[in-house]
Amino acid sequence: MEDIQRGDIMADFHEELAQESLAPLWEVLKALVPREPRPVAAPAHWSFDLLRKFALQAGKLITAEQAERRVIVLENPALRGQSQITTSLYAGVQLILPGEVAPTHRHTASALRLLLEGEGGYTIVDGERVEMHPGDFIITPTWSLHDHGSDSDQPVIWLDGLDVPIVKLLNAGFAEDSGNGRQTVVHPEGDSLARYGSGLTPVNYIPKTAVSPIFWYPYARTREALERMRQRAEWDPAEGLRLTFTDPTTGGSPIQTMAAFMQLLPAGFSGSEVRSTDGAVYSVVEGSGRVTVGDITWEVKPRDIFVVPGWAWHRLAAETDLILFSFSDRPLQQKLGFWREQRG
Ligand code: GTQ
Repeated sequence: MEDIQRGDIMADFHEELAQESLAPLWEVLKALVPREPRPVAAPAHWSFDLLRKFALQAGKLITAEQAERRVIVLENPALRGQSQITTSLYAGVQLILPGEVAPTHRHTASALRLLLEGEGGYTIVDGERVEMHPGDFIITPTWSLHDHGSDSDQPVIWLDGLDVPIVKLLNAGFAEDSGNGRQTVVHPEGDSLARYGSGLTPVNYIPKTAVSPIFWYPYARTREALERMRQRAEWDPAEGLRLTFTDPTTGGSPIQTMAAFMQLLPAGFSGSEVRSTDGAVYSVVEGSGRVTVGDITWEVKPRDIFVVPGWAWHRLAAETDLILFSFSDRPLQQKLGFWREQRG
């Protein structure tokens, strides 16, 4: 009886609070301050055949110029309608057809790209042009001017990763279009890689902490590093041989919010279970294997894209030599002191 009365009084109290845009913490504390991360995003896998088919279909319906960016967005099945592949990351597959231009713009959100298919596509970042080859990793950090184009006779397709949900969370998004669509190239091709990415730096260079002076990480170099290292590598039981892209002038991540990785799992490698607080988006660069997230398993092949949500147990296995690209919000979590990893 007393309990019922007390319950009624409490319900009335909650109602009174609600009227004034107030709420009792004790009803929500456990959800607000969880014992450990609850899975929010779902594991998901898209085959490249499917992504390519839809990108090419979009290519028949809208030009790159009309679309500004002709991209098929990868939406996490648990976060539909929000253009999010995880709670903090955006991913999409972008198509440029021969002769097209995706006009110059810049925005607060940083973008990273992995070239999936086609030769002859290019990006211009802050006045420097780079031709993109399959497996190349390219960044357009916060507020850098960028436009994309193609001198190819084939479709050019790449994976875009952006920190859009983070910018949205902070409500700090700005964007600008730039004049006539195409940037004037003011630096010779390969200039920044020569200047900062050859184990040398101009003597008077002061490292910027926010963005890397290198924006192009050619796959030929990445592949060579993995190949040389495998000869005496200590294979991590979960991750094989995993490297992260760095700003050579700081040693830190080239973008502050997102890290990108390239990883080699030798044929027959069967990884142990691991989970970390950063959910990651993966794409297969070479080879084939099997990915298990919780109780879901996918057979993965070149250019497939899959997402492993944060704090989800997963394991990676290689059928042939398997090279995986991935990106996540790890550097942001590390700076905030949040990042954790657990081994099974
Ligand atoms: O290439 O600038 O997938 O601004 C989404 C937003 C790509 C880009 C995306 C963008 C871009």
